[in-house]
Amino acid sequence: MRTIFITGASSGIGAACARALARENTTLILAARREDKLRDLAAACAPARTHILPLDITDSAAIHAALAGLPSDLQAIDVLINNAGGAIGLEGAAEAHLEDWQRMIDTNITGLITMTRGVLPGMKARGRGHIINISSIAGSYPYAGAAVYGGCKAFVTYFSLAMRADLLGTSIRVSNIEPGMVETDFSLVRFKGDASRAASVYAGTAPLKAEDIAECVRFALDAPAHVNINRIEVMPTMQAPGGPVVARTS
Ligand code: 8X3
Repeated sequence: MRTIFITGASSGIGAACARALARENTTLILAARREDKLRDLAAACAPARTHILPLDITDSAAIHAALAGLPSDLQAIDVLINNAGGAIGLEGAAEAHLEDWQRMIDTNITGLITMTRGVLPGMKARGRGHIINISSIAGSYPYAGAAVYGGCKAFVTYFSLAMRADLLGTSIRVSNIEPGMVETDFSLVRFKGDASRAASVYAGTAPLKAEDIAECVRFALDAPAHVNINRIEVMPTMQAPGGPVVARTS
């Protein structure tokens, strides 16, 4: 029986991972703020056993309490998928709202490291485990309006690689998944509920689907034990790195 803990499981990439990994011999711990969405997802994940965990990833005390309060047969987490995170706002650095920046740091960085630090000692004691971090191409390719979002994802990418160094000599694997444009509620959240602006991000192109990223996660997880997929960078065919930009006066 394999126990998989997914943060941000209620929608998008997290929910797609849950559906892709739902197997008879798997228990999925589904964590997110929206309990009603988790209940719907749990029903869709049969025959996997599911455990619903309403959790705000920005609340470190709640993370510690949630991990400590897991049923005893679910304490041994085999796989942690750190998916919770996202972007808020696309204003330039001089115009962005400090509270949006803080919120992104709280979710993408503090939540992720708190979850990881909560789960990793148990993995180390058991001598097995796999941490999958959902980072972003924004961590490698800067673009205007993403100074803090991209900075957070650069942290996640570095954190993943540095943990590989920390865990060298153990059987614990760490994989960093770096998606480009994926059509989820990512843009709806980034634009604070502005549905038409969010839809315009994906209009006229063919973005990735959450299921494409779940496939990457499954690939990393299903690799033989002697294989560690360090990073998977994946973009839609219709997206590419833009490179440095230049301002001209004439
Ligand atoms: C989001 C990737 O390309 O939409 O993590 O900014 S992109």
